[in-house]
Amino acid sequence: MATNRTFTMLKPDAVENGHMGKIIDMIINAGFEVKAMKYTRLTEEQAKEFYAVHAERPFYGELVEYMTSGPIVAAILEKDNAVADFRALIGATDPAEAADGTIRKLYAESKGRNAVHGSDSDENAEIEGKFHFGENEIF
Ligand code: DAT
Ligand code: MG
Repeated sequence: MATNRTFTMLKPDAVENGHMGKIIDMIINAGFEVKAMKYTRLTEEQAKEFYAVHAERPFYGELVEYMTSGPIVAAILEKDNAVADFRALIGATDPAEAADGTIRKLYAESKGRNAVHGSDSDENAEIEGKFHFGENEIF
């Protein structure tokens, strides 16, 4: 299992608010190499499946609606310790709790509209990378 790759999405608020370039710049400056990247839009079915683990949570409907509300950027990133280092770069789920200098602190609108996704484990990075890019040579 890869320990040096993670998966990210720049979410609809980040794209809509014009933060796409600045966020990608931060990711590259933090030492991540972009292995795959695409500008796309999730269907309702895809968003429901991607966030299926949260299906019973009260915010699930809102989350699916938001994640399908506009285009996103999906990417596979490579770096030593990718999953943990990327979670540190993006900061806490709620931007009000995110450390200074993190992507969510700088660019997220709220806990729900929080600019960027980062996989939470090597296993999920692989599942999520394959979800968006199909069978590939990276994972
Ligand atoms: P993370 O994206 O930091 O891994 P998560 O996996 O707990 O956080 O939740 C997935 C997404 O769901 C999160 O990025 C935003 C949304 N979300 C989580 N908790 C929420 C809440 N209490 N209210 C609204 N949206 C929430
Ligand atoms: Mg998560």
